[in-house]
Amino acid sequence: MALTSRQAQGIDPVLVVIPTYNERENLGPIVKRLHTALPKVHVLVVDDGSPDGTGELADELSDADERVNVMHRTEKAGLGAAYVAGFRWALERDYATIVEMDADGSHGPEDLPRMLEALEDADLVVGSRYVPGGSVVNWPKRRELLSRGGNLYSRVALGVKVNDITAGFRAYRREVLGKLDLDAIASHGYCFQIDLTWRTDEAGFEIVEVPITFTERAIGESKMSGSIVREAVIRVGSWGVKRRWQQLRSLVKKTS
Ligand SMILES: Nc1nc2c(ncn2[C@@H]2O[C@H](COP(=O)(O)OP(=O)(O)OP(=O)(O)O)[C@@H](O)[C@H]2O)c(=O)[nH]1
Ligand SMILES: [Mg+2]
Repeated sequence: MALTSRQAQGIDPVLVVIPTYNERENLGPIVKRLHTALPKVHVLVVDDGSPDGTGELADELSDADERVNVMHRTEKAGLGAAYVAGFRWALERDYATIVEMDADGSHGPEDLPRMLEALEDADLVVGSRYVPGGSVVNWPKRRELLSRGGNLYSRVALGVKVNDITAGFRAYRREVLGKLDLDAIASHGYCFQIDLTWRTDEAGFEIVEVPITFTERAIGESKMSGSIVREAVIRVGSWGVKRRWQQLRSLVKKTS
């Protein structure tokens, strides 16, 4: 059977970017689980000067294992900025696939092989809690409502047909990140995930959702905050208005 152009391009080598802020106890186990599931993948830990010594631990892991790399940043500047820095690092090298994964154990590396398989026929694979087969373990009802509400709001505002638009476990083909204007991305919290999803969609790339099991962190503190939620509500609302306005204008143009 003939290969599609995507399949011909292949998905190797793979880089998994893990942003960290105070994840000293989580980092070692998650990297170990990742390499058990996928021995060949490389890792880039992007640490924002964690006071608990996560950065030093990442250096130790990197000294002991050439698949592990570390980027040290000087101050806590949010998840979005850490990922953008990690993406640039990956694009300067020859990685064909760039994965986003949390350090806190919420994203199971054991789900990643299935996600990468799906990337053979897609440009972005989203590890999704909200498609059949996906689930959330150990979340308080309030937290789940916030997440589901955020997803519904974003879907309606932006018209993007992704069920888990805030998901942070993803695999991108390098072509996607190479095409998006990373300089224009100023979102900090989980709004960053929404931001990238709709830019990917707007650019015409193929997005596929693969069910995952999301498990609430067992160790360490969540960085979720009121300001992160406010950022998402305001930004997504304004992108929605812009997008709807453009849709209306092109409809008027077509019919006139
Ligand atoms: N480098 C860097 N990493 C961050 C920053 N904020 C969060 N992270 C990391 O991003 C990942 C997700 O952060 P969490 O605190 O788990 O936030 P969350 O998953 O949105 O919230 P919960 O669902 O409550 O866990 C973790 O690996 C964090 O250590 C930051 O400002 N800089
Ligand atoms: Mg988390």
